[in-house]
Amino acid sequence: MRIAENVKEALKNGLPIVALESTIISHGMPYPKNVETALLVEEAIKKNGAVPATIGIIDGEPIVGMSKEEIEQFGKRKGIKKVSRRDLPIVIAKKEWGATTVATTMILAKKAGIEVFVTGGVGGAHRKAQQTFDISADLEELAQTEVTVVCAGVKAILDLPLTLEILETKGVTVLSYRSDEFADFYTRHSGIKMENIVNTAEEIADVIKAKRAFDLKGGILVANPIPEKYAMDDNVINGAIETALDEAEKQHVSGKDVTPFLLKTIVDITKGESLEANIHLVINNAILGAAIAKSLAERK
Ligand code: PSU
Ligand code: MN
Repeated sequence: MRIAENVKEALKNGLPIVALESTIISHGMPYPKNVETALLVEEAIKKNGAVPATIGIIDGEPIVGMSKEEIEQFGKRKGIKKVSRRDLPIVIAKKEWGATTVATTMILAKKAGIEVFVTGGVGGAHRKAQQTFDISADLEELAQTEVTVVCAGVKAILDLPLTLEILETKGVTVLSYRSDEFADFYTRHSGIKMENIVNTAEEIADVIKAKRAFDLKGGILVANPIPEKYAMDDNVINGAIETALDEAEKQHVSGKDVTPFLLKTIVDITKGESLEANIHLVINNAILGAAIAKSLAERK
């Protein structure tokens, strides 16, 4: 594993660090917006006092803290594999390029000693998961890996209540940031009431500390709703999601292609509006993630 010099330095000095994933770059957004967003997110983290560490796999070597040039490559290059936990040893052994999902980014962040990770949305239980068993490995990872993941909730392409049930079963601590409703990515309200509401980064850091002090296995999921001014119209986004789901069924899209296919189709249907929402919500998460990492670092 290669850890960038500035990240190594920050680790040594106990400075706040925020991990970032690369599947959102290679499979989650089109070029060049993907690269622009990845760099904007890194900037937002720096501006808010933390060190960003974008994670990916280059020629079989896991990289923690990719350079600008490497991020650019992840945005452009064709055929980069989407790598979840099961794929990690294969990509390393074959010396391939791999984009890390939430699950693999958590694994590598923890290995490097990074406690906070910012993304857009995490994977979850797909609609009809009762029949298809299509449940993201991200949920298993949250159950077993000690990293806090800041996201904008779970996308409405998924079955939200089922996803929350699975997270509960697996003992994943879920916190809702300044909202009594579970965030559903493109909008602020899924209609699902949340019990555990937090209002500051310090409160989140307190929960992380308590979970670690008690040696409770697994991650913490922070749901941070998209800012009101960037949130999409319920009817527009729900219509686009329904159409995209129908299209996926018609084209028999399955396995790990489902999430990238749905994201891309929704961007096409909304003529880029969903992409703009996506970009803003990740930046919003970066600001909160940096604040959590700072609060944790101050206690050390
Ligand atoms: N949600 C997004 N953008 C993304 C993803 C999810 O808004 O790019 C990616 C993340 O990397 C996540 C993965 O870990 O999709 C989940 O894929 P799957 O459903 O195949 O587990
Ligand atoms: Mn899946």
